[in-house]
Amino acid sequence: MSGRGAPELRVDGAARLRVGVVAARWHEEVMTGLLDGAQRALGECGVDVPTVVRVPGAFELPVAARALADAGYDAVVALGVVIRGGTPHFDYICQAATAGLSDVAVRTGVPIGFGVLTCDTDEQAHERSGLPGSKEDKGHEAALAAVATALALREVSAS
Ligand code: DLZ
Repeated sequence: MSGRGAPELRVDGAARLRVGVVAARWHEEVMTGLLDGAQRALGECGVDVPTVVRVPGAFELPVAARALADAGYDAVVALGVVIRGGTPHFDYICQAATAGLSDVAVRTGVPIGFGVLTCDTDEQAHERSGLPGSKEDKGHEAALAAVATALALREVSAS
């Protein structure tokens, strides 16, 4: 997928939102970039210091996201890095994380920013990590998407 066509998101009025971050631990260096990007984005929106829940791998992200949604958070940012290996394991983990996070969001009504990198190589993951020298900052993008969606849903509730 190319990053062409990405919107510039408006995130006014986010200061009172409670936002939680769920973050896997695999590929820790890239995860550091994703986490930094998400936290920077939330700070720029005026969101209070977010709760960060670390889980072992991307497979565990949906259940942690569900716990934050059930605990009353207004939005969740999910961060992970899955890199293709030589077996079909990659597909199963990506599918479980993607479908699981989407299911949690739709069932609970709590938006989840999707910041899970699914890459063929370490280089592709680094390029999207927000680390120095990278081209994209997917943690930042996912956090803004979660906040912008929470604000959009708030407008729907108020209408
Ligand atoms: C097992 C596994 C493998 C092979 N690769 C990754 C990966 O690239 N990224 C990731 O976040 N997690 C990986 N895991 C771990 C699974 O997500 C999960 O944590 C374990 O299967 C234990 O349930």
